[in-house]
Formats: sequence, C-alpha cells, structure tokens
Amino acid sequence: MTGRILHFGPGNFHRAHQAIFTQQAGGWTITGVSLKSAETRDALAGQAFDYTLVIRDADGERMERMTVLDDILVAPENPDAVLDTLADGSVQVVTVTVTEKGYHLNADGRLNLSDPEVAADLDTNLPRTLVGYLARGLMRRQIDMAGPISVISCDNLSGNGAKLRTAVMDFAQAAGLGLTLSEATFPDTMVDRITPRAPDDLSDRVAAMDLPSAAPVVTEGFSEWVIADDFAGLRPAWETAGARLVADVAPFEARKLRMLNGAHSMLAYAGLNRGFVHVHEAVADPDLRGRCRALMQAAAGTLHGVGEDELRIYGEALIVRFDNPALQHALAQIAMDGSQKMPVRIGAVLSELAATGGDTGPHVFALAEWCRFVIGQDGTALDDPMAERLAKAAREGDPVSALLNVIGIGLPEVEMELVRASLRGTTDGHTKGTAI
Ligand code: CS2
Repeated sequence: MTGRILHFGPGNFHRAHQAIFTQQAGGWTITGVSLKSAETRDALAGQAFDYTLVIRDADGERMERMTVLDDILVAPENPDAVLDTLADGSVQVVTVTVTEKGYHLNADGRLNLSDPEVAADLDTNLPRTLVGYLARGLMRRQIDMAGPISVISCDNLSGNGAKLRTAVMDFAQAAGLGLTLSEATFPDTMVDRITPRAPDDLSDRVAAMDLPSAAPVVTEGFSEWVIADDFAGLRPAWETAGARLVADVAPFEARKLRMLNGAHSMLAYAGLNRGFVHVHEAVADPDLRGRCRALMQAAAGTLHGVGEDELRIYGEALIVRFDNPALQHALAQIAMDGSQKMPVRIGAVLSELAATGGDTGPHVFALAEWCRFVIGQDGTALDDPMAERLAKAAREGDPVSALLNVIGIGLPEVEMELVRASLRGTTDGHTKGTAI
C-alpha cells in the first residue's frame, strides 16, 4: 500500500511525531503545507526535504535521518496548489498541527466567524486559514469526485476531530458552499511527544555526524499516538510503528490533556513567576514538584475509563519525562497562547472538581499563577493571540474575573474568591490537604 499525506503545519512537533510514525510504517510520503512562513521549506529544500531527528533522554542522544517528507508548499505563494492537492485523489489522508489558535474557535467550540482572518477567508476563493483551506479544498474534491479522505487534527484540543469537522462545516455554511463531507471522516487523536525548540548548537552537532544539518528537530524518546479507527480511505499502517487504533480516544485524550498538559501549564506560569527557565528546573523545586503531583492527582480524579493504578504510573512517568535535563524545554514555550490552553487544561477540570466536591486547590493555584503571569507582563510582551484584551483585563479593578471572562472560564464565586486569594498570596490555593 502506498499513498500520500498532506500535512498542514510541518513544524517541529509534526516532524518529531507523525512523520516518524509514517516513516516507520513505510510506503507513504508526506507533503507539508506551511500556512504562513517559507522558513521550513527554505531550510529543507537544499537537502531534498530530509532532516535529522535528535532523540535525547537523560542517558544519551541518538540521531535518525528522516526521509518521509517530499515537499513543502508555502500556501501564500500559491494557494491554488494547496487547494488542488486537497482535491487530488492520491491524497487520502490529511494531518494537521497548527496549534490551538490555528483553529479560530470560540469558547463554545464553534468557528469564530468574526475573527478577521476567518472573515476575510469567507470572501475569497484563495484562503489563508486552515479551516478556509479545508472547506474550499474539500469542496473542490467533492466537485471533482476525487474520493474518500480522512482529516486528522493532531493538536491538543479536546475532541479535536469533531471540533475540526464542526469548524469546517461552520465555514462552509457561512461561505454558502454546498459541502457535504459525505466522503470525509475526522478521526479524533491523542498525540504526545515533548518537542522543545532546537538549541542553537544542534545543527553543528548534526553536521559533525554527516547528517542533514538544516532545521534539525530535538525530541524525547517517549512518543504516543492514539487514533480513532474511523478512516474514510487508505491510511498508513501506523499501528506497525506503535500507534494505537481505538474505538474511543476520549479517555486517552483527557488523561493526556489534563495530566501532562495541565501540569505543564502550571509549571510554566508558576515556574516563570519564580524565575525558572526550563521545565526540568521548575519541577525540581520541591514546592512546585509537590503541586505538580497534586494537580495530576486531582485531574486523575476527573478521568473515567482508566484504572487508578494506571493513572498513578502514568503520573510518575510524567515526572520522569519533565525531569529530562537533556531537553532544555523552555517554560516560555509552554506559556505561549495561555488563552487557548488554560480553558482546556485547567478551566474544564476545575469546573468539574468544583461541581463534584473534589480538591480544587491545585487548579485554583494554576489559574492564579496564570493571572499573575499575565498581570506581570506588559501587554505587548505577552505571546498570546488575545494579548491586547488580556492586557486590558489585567488593569481592571478585579483582574481575576476580567481575565477569566476573556478566556471563557466561568467559575462559582467560591472558586473565584480562592483564585483571588491565591493571587494575593493569602492562601496557597489549597482548600483541603493534598497528598504530595
Ligand atoms: C506543551 C505541549 O507547549 C505546550 O503547551 O504542553 O506542547 C506538550 O509538550 C506536548 O503536548 C507533549 O506531547
């Protein structure tokens, strides 16, 4: 079996995750689409789109030559080429890593039709956004009767497949396209591999090994991919490379978003607020290490369909991964785009804990640390698509309510007051004793 994948967002995470699963499965190639910048294409073109993956754990490093990418289309240079490729019958799988903000969703998960980029795309046949490309490209495919296609979001959204499908349909309806998606599926996925920005000296180290040295990617040894077995057409045999195909991804996704990503965001804000730079430094701090475990334990209490022992082992394995000093994973990288991440990773969990009488302390603390971080930045320094609105909210008399309101987190007044108290430093955010 052979085939071609079209991938939106050929950044480091894709090149460390889906690319290696696909390379190991064999028989398929990946054509990347960069929605904005030509940087990755320009870096990789001179080495025939090969690159080096550097896998680093506490006990050493190994390098792997990646050959699965065959081209990168830079969408703004030729939007039509991207739409044509989506309508090409040889492409039966589309994968996506554009980060949370690349979906332009409202807090209710629907496409934000008043977002200026989305609004502009509704008026043109040559789009700029992911959702614009998918809706118009899949429409072209429908007209050409080019056959089935599976569109796989590999971003950290809950119910990522269903959200992407809804966004594409919202766009199609608003643009008056007669898109039916009758031959398209949008499988949910859980993706996991910690992939920091590559350090400056990596390229030289790779060149010394006689491997392609432009735009190398650094990542950890661990990787996991769980995909809903809901494909419209052909797909790579990803299970031969270790991916799991399951009927329901939701339990895996919730476990990863609430335990890994939730703890990551807490460590990012609390760590930066205390002057740490990297994840392994923040998690080595005894107080933050305890809070990290407490947050994972509280989050685990909201999960269904995964055994208690499995969750405890998973949590301990996460601490080992966070401890990995070889990754030099910058807290600032995780702190980016908090408005998109906090509702999924912290807000939803806190609401559930509050409603069920669980321990809300660790999540209250995480929210307060995010507020402290936002208040401490001046608006322009904040790396967030909602930076302007957040900067304004941070200057209000009750910044906690204002900030949470901007990002769509609604809390009972009791929890709201606990967040304010944690921010003032009059409580450590813990309402009950937490096992540390
Ligand atoms: C991180 C994730 O930057 C972030 O927000 O929490 O990128 C995290 O490293 C990955 O989801 C791990 O799979």
